[in-house]
Amino acid sequence: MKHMFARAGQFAAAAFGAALLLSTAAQAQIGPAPGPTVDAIKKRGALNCGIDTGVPGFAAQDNSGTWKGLDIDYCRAIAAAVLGDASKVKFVPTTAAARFTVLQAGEIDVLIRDSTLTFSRSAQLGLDEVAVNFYAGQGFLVRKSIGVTKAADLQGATICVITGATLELNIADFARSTGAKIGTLLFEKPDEAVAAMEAGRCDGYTDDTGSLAGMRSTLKKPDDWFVMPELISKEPLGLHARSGDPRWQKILFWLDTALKSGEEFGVTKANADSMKTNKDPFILRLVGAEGDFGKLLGLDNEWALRAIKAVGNYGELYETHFGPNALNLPRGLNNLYNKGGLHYTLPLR
Ligand SMILES: N[C@@H](CCC(=O)N[C@@H](CS)C(=O)NCC(=O)O)C(=O)O
Repeated sequence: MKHMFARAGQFAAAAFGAALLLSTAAQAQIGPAPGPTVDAIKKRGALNCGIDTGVPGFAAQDNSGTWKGLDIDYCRAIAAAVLGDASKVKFVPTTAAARFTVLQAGEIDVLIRDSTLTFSRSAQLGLDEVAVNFYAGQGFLVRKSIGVTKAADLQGATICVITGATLELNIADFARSTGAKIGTLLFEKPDEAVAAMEAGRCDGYTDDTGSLAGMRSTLKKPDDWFVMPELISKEPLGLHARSGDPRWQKILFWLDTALKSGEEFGVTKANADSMKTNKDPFILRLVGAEGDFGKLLGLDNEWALRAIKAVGNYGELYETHFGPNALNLPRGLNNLYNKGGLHYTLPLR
């Protein structure tokens, strides 16, 4: 009996040792070995980035056809970090209904398209929900003349909605929990929905708060419409990747952290290079002057420096796309945690 226990003990110790060895080997691999997504991007020489078909603030083309927006700059920052060149991005516009299929099919490496991080997208669609780049909520843009001030007043009104988004389910949930049934008219693309609304086929339009401000700016008579302050859902918008490539997931996660840390520690597009001689070790690690942080991701140590130099830090991005000279959206939840917002990043150490 005693003997048996001794044998079992030996066996357990050996198994434990093997497990330890295995996990050490696995950890070593998480170091510099390139992941399949980065391999594919490098071979192709471009990042395939899934974006909106056109929503000011997040992704919209200007008169010269150049893409502009927060999501667009995230794509560029990733290209700068991975390929060393922010211009090496193929922007792939995706509709609300098609976006996740396009990602699952491998046509894009990452989806950054005002897409909400939700349980079913993670557990059912099998996607990695990597980071939140904009905290929004579902709101309503309504014709001022109908005289409503809150969502419950929309009982009996008709609202234009995009299909394939979180929006329809939120309206249904709102009806179930409050009893207020809001009529909907469905469209595939926001420009079709907005055109129908302006033509008087619906009394308003519903979408994420950030997108609503953008949409209002494109209307023929923006002053005839207003964005109701009430929100009926939480819409944490952010980066989605296909599950199965942990290296890629880490790069995206830490890239988002680097852009936000840049704001927190005052590393900007303009001063990033000069920060290489700063005395704050956190800043030195961020700009790659100390430690091997980029190499541990399978990149080089200036990955984050290049990203910030290419597009600016998170605060600069917000200012450019949503600030007073753009859509004029107060920072609110999209501020850093120490300024009343929700952006609290993990430490780079
Ligand atoms: N955040 C929501 C809704 C996002 C969404 O797709 N909104 C539509 C309605 S405006 C949109 O922005 N479409 C932009 C486009 O198709 O370019 C989601 O992830 O389902």
